[in-house]
Amino acid sequence: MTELLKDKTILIMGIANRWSIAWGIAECCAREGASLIVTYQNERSRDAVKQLCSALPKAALYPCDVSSDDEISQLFDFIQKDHDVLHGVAHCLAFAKGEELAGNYYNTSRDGYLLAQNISSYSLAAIAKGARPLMSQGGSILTLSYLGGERAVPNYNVMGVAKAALEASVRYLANDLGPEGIRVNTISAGPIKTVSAKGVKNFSSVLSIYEEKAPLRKTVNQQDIGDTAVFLFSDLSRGITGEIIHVDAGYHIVG
Ligand code: NAD
Ligand code: IMJ
Repeated sequence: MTELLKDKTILIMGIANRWSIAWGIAECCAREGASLIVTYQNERSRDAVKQLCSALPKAALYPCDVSSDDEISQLFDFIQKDHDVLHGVAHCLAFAKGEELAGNYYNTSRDGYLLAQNISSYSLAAIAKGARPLMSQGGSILTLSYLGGERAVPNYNVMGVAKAALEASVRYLANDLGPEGIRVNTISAGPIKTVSAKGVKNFSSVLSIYEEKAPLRKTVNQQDIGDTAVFLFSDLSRGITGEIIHVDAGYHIVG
């Protein structure tokens, strides 16, 4: 074991089950010796997340639905009380109305637009604000994006607009928090079969296109994202902030 994250405490948000990208990040961070703090969205996801985390040597569990200011502030109160210092945060969550992830973007409703922005983009700023006082030794915050935030990808629609806002938030947060030694970056992941990709129209053909066209002629998986997260949490990435790192087998460069 290289122990790249020895003595670091990292908050992981967005584990729902063993296919979640956040779970891949948790496993890779645990392998590198990090202590983990894990959140679950609600009672429905608690048992599954608890069961998964029982496999990790050092993991504390707290609830946090990011649509609630109270739950976010309670989370950081718990962390302050139980852990004192935080070195990293992985924000791995998004939500939009299922029916708005198909067809034409112009059919997006006002409340669907606001919901997608609230959960998928605003939450990063709220989490960064909560984490800031605990990152007294400096820190690294990362979030997950997708190419649909930069290009018009069929069906991604309102989520694409939320990811564009998320990526802009990363730049503003990086500029705000840089003077305090806190870095903020995005991993733009290629398509991965998770619950959030379930029901996406033609998802297997999206995967096949990556296998055919991406420079590396393959798709990426949760461990590929997890190992990049380890790099971003570690001191090896000390000169990087406000960046979008594409972990997509190079797909974004072709066309
Ligand atoms: P997932 O369904 O496993 O994870 C999504 C998570 O969001 C779940 O854990 C869910 O509980 C959480 N969530 C939703 N609403 C929430 C709320 N109100 N409060 C707290 N948590 C909430 O799917 P995933 O693919 O692992 O998605 C994780 C991230 O990766 C998302 O930001 C997604 O946009 C991004 N991403 C996914 C892919 C892909 O192809 N799967 C590609 C690029 C980026
Ligand atoms: C999602 C929709 C449309 C096209 C898509 C995706 N492609 C990919 C995704 C091509 C790769 C997955 N992705 C990158 C996401 O960010 C998914 C977010 C998401 C998924 C759902 C499905 C169930 C639901 N709401 C959702 N909200 C966000 O009800």
